[in-house]
Amino acid sequence: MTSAAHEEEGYGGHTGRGLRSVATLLGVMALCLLGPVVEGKAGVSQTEILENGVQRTTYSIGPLAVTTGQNRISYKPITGSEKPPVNGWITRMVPNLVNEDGSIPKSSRVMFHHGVWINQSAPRDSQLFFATGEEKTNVELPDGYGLRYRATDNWLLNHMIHNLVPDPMTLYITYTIDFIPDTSPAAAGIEPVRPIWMDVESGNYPVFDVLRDSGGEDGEFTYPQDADDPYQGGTRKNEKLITTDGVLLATTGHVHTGGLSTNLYLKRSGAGYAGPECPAPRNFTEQLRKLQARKESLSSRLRSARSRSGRGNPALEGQHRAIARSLEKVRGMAAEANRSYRACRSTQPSVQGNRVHLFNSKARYFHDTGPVSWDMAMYSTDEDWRVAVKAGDVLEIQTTYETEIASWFESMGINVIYMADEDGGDNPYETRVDYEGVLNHGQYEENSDHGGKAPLVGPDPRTLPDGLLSGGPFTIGGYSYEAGDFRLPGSLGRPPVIRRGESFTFELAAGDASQEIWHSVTSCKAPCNRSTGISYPIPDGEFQFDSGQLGMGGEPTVGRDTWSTPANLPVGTHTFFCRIHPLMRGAFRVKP
Ligand SMILES: [Cu+2]
Repeated sequence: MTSAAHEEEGYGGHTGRGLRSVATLLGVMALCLLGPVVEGKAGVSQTEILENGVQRTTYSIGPLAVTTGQNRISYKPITGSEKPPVNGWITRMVPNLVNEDGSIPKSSRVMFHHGVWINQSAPRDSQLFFATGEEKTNVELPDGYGLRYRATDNWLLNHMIHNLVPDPMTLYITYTIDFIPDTSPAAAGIEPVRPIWMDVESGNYPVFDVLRDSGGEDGEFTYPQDADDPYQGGTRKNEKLITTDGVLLATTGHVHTGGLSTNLYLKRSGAGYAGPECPAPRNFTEQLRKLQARKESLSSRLRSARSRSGRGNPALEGQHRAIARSLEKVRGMAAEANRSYRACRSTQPSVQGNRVHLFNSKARYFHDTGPVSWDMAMYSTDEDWRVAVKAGDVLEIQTTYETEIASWFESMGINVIYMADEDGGDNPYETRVDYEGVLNHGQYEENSDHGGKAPLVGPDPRTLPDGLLSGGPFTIGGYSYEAGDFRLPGSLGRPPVIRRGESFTFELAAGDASQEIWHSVTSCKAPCNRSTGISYPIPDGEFQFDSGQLGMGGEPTVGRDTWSTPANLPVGTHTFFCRIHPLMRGAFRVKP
């Protein structure tokens, strides 16, 4: 790939974290015009030299042969020119998924489901040092901190590229890093950080399902808090013991579509609220009421004096002015008391027992379709977030999903937290640390393809005549459902019919299984025939069902290649789609 074109075109919309990156960006642009440029090798972009000798380089991992319709978890060693050649410090990482020509494919065609950068040379509990999902989260460490990098480190990439369409592709995973080589004077003062992987689940594919309407009145489901025995009485996977004193420096959450936030907490044995006490503000209500009444009485005496004599009454007018001034003054005092009370309250840490809230990483969905697509970014901690922790503390993560719109299958909740083994930081029981933070990045052009519009992919299947009187088994293959794929012409597209109490059975075609093309049968709201995009269709069928990813390929498949509908399907025409290849649509019908 031509690296220069890649650097410029590939990162046009990816300018880093929030407002403070604007200043950095302007600085970088100025340096681009004036500063030296180091020629890159194959697979490496040009290096820009930023302030203080920081080198910004885009590395490309690949080529990756992305097969037709794949949704596969793969491992790839990151070697040679795919990573820096010399020892140093990484201070920022920006991931992407690009075509051979450096352009960024539309998320409606292929998605960077996740990428986890693993340093196999690091201690076991800090090997996973950078992670990103479809939302393409960036990491930017606060000034003065860096991830230690040794050229001899063995790096491995765990990646999952989700190809939503039948077309095979050749893609590259790229990551742009800010790097301070050991030879730079700036390297001398860098404080090393290490990653702490926080996850509500565990393993290579740490997922759970969020079912529609499972969240109760508030329409939200928090995992694991709201789940019924999520860990089967075993280890609480969402907790991690901190083994050394230190300072937490930076974190960003990761959720899947439907996800609203992750939340981080700390528990310390014997600790409790130690923040500012905020006594209730002095109550001026009675004083104000009396002054107001006195003012009104003077007003009315003034009015009657005027109407009696037709003249003013200087003495009364003087009293009235004085009362009005007092009233203003006391109103000001009341407002000030409320203001300072609110100011005090806003600095109080949120503590319940010995559990203190550290950060809420919110998801911001950019499109008016709401929390249903990857057109989103997460909030990251502010640059000055510093949480002092002690050996023996326990970190905890929770994640919250919406439950009113759809079911969200194979959901995640993850935070990578960066920690330094140093003194300092805020005691979170004393000082509030859970401020809003900064949005990790803006809207990306590749997520503009929302779908849900014209042209329709087929007729409204509810209007079609009955198809086969059969519950199958039907074979799913070639990106089509054998029966009831309403994109097919004539009788082929008609919904198959069963009687109430019977089931439809689907099986994965052997040819698809052998190519690791995994499909699902997932209900979507009828007519489910609008254009395919990152917001359409979604698992929002009136009657909910989902087969999981049919296949025997290990994670993310469900370990079987057949599935039957629940026997309690209500009478009517049910529409469904494939969660892996949302262009696939079908319908079946249940009769009394
Ligand atoms: Cu499929």
